[in-house]
Amino acid sequence: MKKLIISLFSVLCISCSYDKRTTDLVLDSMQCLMCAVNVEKSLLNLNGVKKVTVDLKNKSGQVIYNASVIDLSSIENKISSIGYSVNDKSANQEAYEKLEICCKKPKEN
Ligand SMILES: [Cu+2]
Repeated sequence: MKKLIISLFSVLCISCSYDKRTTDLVLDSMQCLMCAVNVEKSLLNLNGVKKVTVDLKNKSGQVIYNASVIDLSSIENKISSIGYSVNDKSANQEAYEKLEICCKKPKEN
């Protein structure tokens, strides 16, 4: 019983230092399901990111993260570094060139 109380307290302590933020992302360079999976996976690899949902149809996403561990600009940098644009940040050009052909934006004529 004592153990239970101690663990209960530690859970409470974690939750008070846990600065949970939910932020919407504009992911308008996503083209296919693979892009969505790429973005989701890369963000989940980041320390402090708790949950990621990507909506391919609306080219948007939502990320839940612990703001005392990671900030939004690190999240945006990560997405850019794998070749996708996010919010006002454009994709890293080198990473974009390496994407599969289906993940690249249709050429403008
Ligand atoms: Cu794709």
